[in-house]
Amino acid sequence: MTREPALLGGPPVFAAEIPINRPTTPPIHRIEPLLREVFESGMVTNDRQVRSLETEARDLLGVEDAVAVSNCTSGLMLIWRVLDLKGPVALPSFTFPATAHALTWNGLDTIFLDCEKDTFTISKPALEAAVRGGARAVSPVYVFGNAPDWPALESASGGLPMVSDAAHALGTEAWGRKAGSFGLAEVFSLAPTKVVVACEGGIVATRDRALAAELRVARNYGNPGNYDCRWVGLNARMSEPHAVIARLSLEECAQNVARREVLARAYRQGLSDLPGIGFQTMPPEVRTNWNYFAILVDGDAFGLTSKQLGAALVPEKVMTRRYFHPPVHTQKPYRDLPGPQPPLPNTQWVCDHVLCLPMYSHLELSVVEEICRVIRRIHARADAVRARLQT
Ligand code: T4K
Repeated sequence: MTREPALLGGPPVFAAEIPINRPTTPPIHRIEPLLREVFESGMVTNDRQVRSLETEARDLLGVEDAVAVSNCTSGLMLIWRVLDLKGPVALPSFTFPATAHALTWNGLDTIFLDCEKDTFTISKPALEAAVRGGARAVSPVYVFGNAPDWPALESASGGLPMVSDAAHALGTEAWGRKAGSFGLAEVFSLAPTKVVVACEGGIVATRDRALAAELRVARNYGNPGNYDCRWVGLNARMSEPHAVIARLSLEECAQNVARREVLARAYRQGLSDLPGIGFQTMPPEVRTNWNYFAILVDGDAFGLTSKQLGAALVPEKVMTRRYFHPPVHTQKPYRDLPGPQPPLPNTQWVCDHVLCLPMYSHLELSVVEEICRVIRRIHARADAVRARLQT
């Protein structure tokens, strides 16, 4: 007899919760000796380990310079601070709020752009319209690891500075280059939910050495060393223990991306024949790092919406997230901004249909296969599941 979904009284498919994400941290026996060195040296922040991380990241990414910061958000905030632009910045609304917050903290106005329905990244016509409307810079976003269409952005942006939120993208390659090498600067996150982790941290990759030098001052309150601050900076330094973990994690980046490719393929194989299930489209020129694995759920064809499917997976002990719902332009700090906010129909559509499934580098293949099987069972009993959720 077919097992019933847990929501309808069957046993949960997993005994303990499968999280949406888990940091894949380097082995403790590799961390320990480096930490001992750090503590014995007495220099526990912004010192040798940070400098080594910056050199290793720079070389891996093939960029002019890399600057370690306390997290991706502070990296973005500092770049906008030192660029000292006047005028609005165009960014997608389908992103984590940090992309927009970094601008707003700097007093910069935001022009929210629609995304493409298939790739979830910035729409070229939307960017062209924003440039015509007076945008002074662009903040593209790598969504779940997928790169924006760089050739399209480069032609649409009319030479405006582009600073990407590449929080999800360490390990992604696009158009024959590494993420980190596009635009003026790109900022990675090393938060626990990312492919490369520092526990908390960020890396700014840039082709502009002068910008990198300014960021090293700006991350230290803006103090160039003589306490005559050049900007209202931040303490956005990275600590030495964080840099140790980041360096070891960076070494494992390629193998972890390869592991995620296996898991993503298993999800696609396990779900692709289900009616109403679609996937984020990766352009052929992009090799994503699969930071997140997203499906699109068509409620009519599948029998349940993405929200309902997520709810049906809770009692199976499978955690999901509807990243990035609600879209940023509808969130409290942004929805009441003066001036008309254009409708962003693709963004709203993706938000309404997206569901991120568990994905992390040490997730077991058998778990992914089991998640696919339980989604199939939920689909087979979609009418009953929907009825139960509505009671
Ligand atoms: N730009 C974009 C596009 C981003 O997505 C983000 C952050 C940023 C910028 C900002 O980067 P940072 O300034 O943080 O470097 C999570 C992350 O906290 C956040 O970093 C991430 N994006 C966002 C997409 O996801 P939440 O609120 O969903 O996280 P939370 O705490 O609910 O955790 C999610 C899952 O991770 C759970 O399964 C538990 C697991 N987890 C979490 C932590 C903190 C762990 O296993 N270990 C942990 O230590 O935001």
